[in-house]
Amino acid sequence: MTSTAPRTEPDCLFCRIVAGGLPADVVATSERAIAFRDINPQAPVHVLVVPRDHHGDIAQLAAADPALLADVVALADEVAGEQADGQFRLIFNSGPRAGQSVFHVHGHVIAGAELGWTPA
Ligand code: IU
Repeated sequence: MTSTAPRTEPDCLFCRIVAGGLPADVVATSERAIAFRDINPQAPVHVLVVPRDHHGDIAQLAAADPALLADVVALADEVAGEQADGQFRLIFNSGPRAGQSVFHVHGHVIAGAELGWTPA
């Protein structure tokens, strides 16, 4: 568990998942991040890695708390090792035109298959 309460935003769905107020299929946790299965999986392994603190997107997170971004990446690596063969793609959609629909930063861990390129 976190030693201090996470920074939260009212009406943020992922803040509610972090707080346990909304159900999610949690597959891994660390002190400052959690990982849960995407409800609409696009690959055999499709897990979201989410910092417990609220930040809007990856650039905001990197600027405000780069160590926390490193924690999120480390949790993604752990998930890929546990759920697949350790190889993974990590996608951060940033902004609506890039496909971001939830404005609490999250990385999509995509793994468990031979991945084609490119997504666009
Ligand atoms: P995006 O990069 O912001 O588009 O990703 C949001 C993802 O969150 C998307 O893949 C949804 O399927 C997923 N998701 C979820 O797993 N659980 C939820 O309660 C909600 C969205 I809302």
